Amino acid sequence: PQTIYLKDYKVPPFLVDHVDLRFELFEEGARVYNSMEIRRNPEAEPGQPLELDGEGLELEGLTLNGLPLADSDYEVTSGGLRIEKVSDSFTLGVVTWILPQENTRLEGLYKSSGMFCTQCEAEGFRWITYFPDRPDVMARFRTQVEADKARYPVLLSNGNDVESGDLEGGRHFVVWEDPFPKPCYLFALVAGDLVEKRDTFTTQSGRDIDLRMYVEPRNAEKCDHAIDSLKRSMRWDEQVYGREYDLDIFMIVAVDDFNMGAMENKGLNIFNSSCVLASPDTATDAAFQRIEAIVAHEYFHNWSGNRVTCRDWFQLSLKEGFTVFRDSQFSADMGSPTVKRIEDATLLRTAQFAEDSGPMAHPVRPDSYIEISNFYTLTVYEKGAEVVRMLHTLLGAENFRAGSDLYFNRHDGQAVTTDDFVKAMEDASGKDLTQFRRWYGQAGTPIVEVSDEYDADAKTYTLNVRQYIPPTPGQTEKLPQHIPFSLGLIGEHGEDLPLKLESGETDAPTERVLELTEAEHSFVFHDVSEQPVPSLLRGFSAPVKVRYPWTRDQLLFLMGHDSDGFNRWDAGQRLAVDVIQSLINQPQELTVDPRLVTAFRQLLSDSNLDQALVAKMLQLPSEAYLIELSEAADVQGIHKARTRVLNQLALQLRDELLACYRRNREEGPYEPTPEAIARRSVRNTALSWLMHINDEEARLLALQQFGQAGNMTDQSGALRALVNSDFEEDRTKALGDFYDQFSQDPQVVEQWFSIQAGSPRTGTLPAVETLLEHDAFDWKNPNKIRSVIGAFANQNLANFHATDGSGYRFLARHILALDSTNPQIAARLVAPLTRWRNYGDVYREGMKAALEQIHAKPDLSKDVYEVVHKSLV
Ligand code: BAL
Ligand code: ZN
Repeated sequence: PQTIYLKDYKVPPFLVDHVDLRFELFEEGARVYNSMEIRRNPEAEPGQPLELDGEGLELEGLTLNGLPLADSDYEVTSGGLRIEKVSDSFTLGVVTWILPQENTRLEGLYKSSGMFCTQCEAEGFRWITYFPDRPDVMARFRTQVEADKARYPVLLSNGNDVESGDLEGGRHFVVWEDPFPKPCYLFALVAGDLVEKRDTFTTQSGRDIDLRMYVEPRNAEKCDHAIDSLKRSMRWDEQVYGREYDLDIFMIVAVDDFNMGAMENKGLNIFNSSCVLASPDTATDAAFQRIEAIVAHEYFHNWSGNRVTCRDWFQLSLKEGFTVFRDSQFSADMGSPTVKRIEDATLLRTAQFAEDSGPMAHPVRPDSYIEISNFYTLTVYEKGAEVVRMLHTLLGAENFRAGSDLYFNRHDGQAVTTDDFVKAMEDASGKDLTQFRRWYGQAGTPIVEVSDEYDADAKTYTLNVRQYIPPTPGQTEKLPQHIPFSLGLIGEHGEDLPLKLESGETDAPTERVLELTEAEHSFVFHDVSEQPVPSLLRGFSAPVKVRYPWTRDQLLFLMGHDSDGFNRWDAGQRLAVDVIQSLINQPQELTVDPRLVTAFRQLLSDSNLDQALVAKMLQLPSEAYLIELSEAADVQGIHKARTRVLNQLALQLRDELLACYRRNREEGPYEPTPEAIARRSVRNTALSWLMHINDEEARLLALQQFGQAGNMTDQSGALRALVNSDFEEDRTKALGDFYDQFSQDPQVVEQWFSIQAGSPRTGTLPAVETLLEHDAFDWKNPNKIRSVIGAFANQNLANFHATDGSGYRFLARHILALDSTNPQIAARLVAPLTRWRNYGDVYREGMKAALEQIHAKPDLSKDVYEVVHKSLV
């Protein structure tokens, strides 16, 4: 397969001003009439032939300015259509026949539970018709959709519906016009028998926007949360970014079969059902929060992505990094900012840092790719968002807003680069961001090593800071990054000390953002009357790893006193990591450091503490994070050590856990507020710990909670606790009852699958194989694949990494099968194998052998090939 390089970018030879599409949808296929007004790009090299992208299309007709083209005038190539001689401006007509019913890739136009829908980002439009399928070709679209009226009463596309009517043979049509030029990746079409939920939103300038949500009739009661989230997002984007919605209609559609979470098509957002449908009795708190965030994310794309889009796919983070930053700001404003920061940092440190140190490591703006779908990564999304967040920190909120205003005004209607984004921030703020731009080009996680000296006589405290980035594939030499490094110094009574960078400085702040730009820096703080404990990288001010030799006592002190909530949590995590690591492969007699027990006792017992933070602090570092921290991970050792810590904590804190559980009992109707979510999280954690030690009283509480829960968070929390316990009979009965209760609800069945596949207790390979045979399992549905195979390989680490290699062989077998039906999903599933070099000897060979087995498939998709090949070289 061919590698595509950023350095080879050339402007498009032809531009498309207008596209007229007509879709005839039938049960056996679809016919697409495409008429494009095309002209030569004056900025491109003259005399080039016209080349359009196309895959899997049956060409039925081709006209130039209305006249049929002779066979000798064009050539159908493996990836498209080529016409050697065209004039400077012309109309090209293309008729294609496609098979949505047989489209299991879920790219382009396909069918999902009886409805037609599309997914065109990144390169799906070429599966619909011949077109310059690249984001820097922006056209106005007019789309006519025709289908059987009884089967598909709802026909949707982008923009405004301008015409509709009946046709012969029980068919009908609707015409949609999108006034905004857009790249074809933002095109969308939906046809189905859907119910419509309506609402309205009045913009800040007084325009009424029609909000419409379309779902299958069985989901009619699961729309309120998404619509409320949408309205909150629309208001927030006006208030925080001054961005108003631009069309008269905004539509959301839920579909069951979807590769991604959702898609920001202009005016017609299409969502994976699991990321948009919710009711208290079927969706957990986590789902409610995820839906709010994704609805916001897709809505925010209307400006950061649609009005201003990417020049090429190397610039993907231009829209994704910025939009993830925007949705994380929004979620922080809607809930607890500290908790949101902890969640974002946890994802980054566990999964993105792993990506950064693996064979697929790439910069936020990649230099090359074989298959762009493989670059919808945590690096492009989450690290990209951290980069934007650092700009916000370095510039301050006001300058950042001025920068974003300038960016939107300067580039409205254009397809631009990450560099254009930084330039707007630079121009608006006057801050030199030359060095900062390295964040877009250098891969890998910077490591920041800190040492300190306290001089009691001079009353100075010196911090020595050194930064470096380990080599990544294709990048051996790295330059220092521009890092905003937020910190505080804490005195012996737990108070924040003034940070004086000059002696005698008055009104010195107690928190500063130091700007690291060199490989090494020393910062001297003056008038420091006592040896402080440093609180470093407050609020996780940069996506880096901080190394400082904190003692366990210092970490306990920070846990109790740091005024920065994030660092309080972080101190607890570091302490727990240290305790767990010290027990790996150690004799059974060795007990858990009593200081950790005391710290957790305090968390469980002190109801004056911020319970949202407590809920997070009670979570032990995950196995995945402990693996990421290891050089040659011993998965079984980590699993046993972590389990041992959990057992000992639960045994020693039994009474506190029971009291905490009772204190946080659910009262009143379900509400997804931060306080209520924290209460449910704390109580379900307490329950799971007690069930871990097979406590009889907890068993009765779990059964009671399972039977009487008024919401899915509590019901599935109890189910999970039972499934993970040794109470065999209860587990089996609860699983059966739960399935009977929800067998008609695919989203809940997915939870039922993933609780089992992700459980170290039952999730052994034969049990997982059985789930794949279940009637509700469907190989064509990505959510089902993720909820069984994905949950097993990513969450059930002790079983996936069984030392006999059975987990790896299982995964390889299914990746090979899926490669032929849905390459995007197959490629995603390779991820748990890619970092084989970071595992201990007993794991490495099996992981590598599985990759080699996949690599050997003769007609491997380029999606899977890229990930597997890069993992093996
Ligand atoms: N653009 C793909 C889905 C998303 O990031 O919103
Ligand atoms: Zn996005």
